Amino acid sequence: MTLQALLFDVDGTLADTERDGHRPAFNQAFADAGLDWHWDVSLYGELLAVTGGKERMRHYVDRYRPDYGKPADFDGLVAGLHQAKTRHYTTRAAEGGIPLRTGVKRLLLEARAVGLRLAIATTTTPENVGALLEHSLGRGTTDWFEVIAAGDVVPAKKPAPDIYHYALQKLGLEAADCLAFEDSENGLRASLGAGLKTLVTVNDYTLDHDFSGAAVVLSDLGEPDAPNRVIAGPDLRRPYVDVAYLRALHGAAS
Ligand code: XBP
Ligand code: MG
Repeated sequence: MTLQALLFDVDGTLADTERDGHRPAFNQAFADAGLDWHWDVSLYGELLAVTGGKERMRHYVDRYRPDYGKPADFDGLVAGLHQAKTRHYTTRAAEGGIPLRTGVKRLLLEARAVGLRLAIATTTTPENVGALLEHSLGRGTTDWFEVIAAGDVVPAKKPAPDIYHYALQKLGLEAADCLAFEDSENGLRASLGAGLKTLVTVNDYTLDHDFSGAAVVLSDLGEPDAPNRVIAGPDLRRPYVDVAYLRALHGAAS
């Protein structure tokens, strides 16, 4: 049981993509299509209970818009809206509008330098992952990740563990040799369901989530000059997450 790989969630973990990335992209797609759907910051927080953009749109209509008469080809409408939303999101990412969270780049650089393997396990669409990495982490950085498990490659999205099982299988590793990084309850249920020790960094949308089972819950990954806070779990007495921290966390009894 040596730490060999790190598996990262994307939305909310690598970057605060939801409020200022996905949400406005959905709204732009709705406006383009002449729909009177609008997701404000607070409503979007509720909608995040459902993962996956297409699934979230269907949930919104079923739950919040009983007044809306679905067209015969509702699935086609949702698919078209989702493609438009992806275009808006990737444009926003390319304009540099979605910065990485504190400590993410530093930790990825160090992990690479010491030979830890990297992977992504996300609910979002693959194009979105590429756009975020290339424009926020740097050109060519998509290649830093040996496996990018994203979107519809598995039928059941988080909180189902399928995307993590898929990523582990592609890496050819056991869960015990890896650590996962998540920001949400749905994400944590998915990683724990695949047997992965999981480090959680919270954000405004996920502060109140139930993170029982997490190896540790932190405010963020921290930086040498911007220490993080331990919200739950062991205090390893280090002001920021580095590879030594991860090895200690991974080796600690659950
Ligand atoms: C985040 C999500 C996604 C995005 C939208 O999942 O729930 O649904 O909000 O993505 P994760 P798409 O944190 O696991 O990455 O519109 O591309 O589906
Ligand atoms: Mg997330």
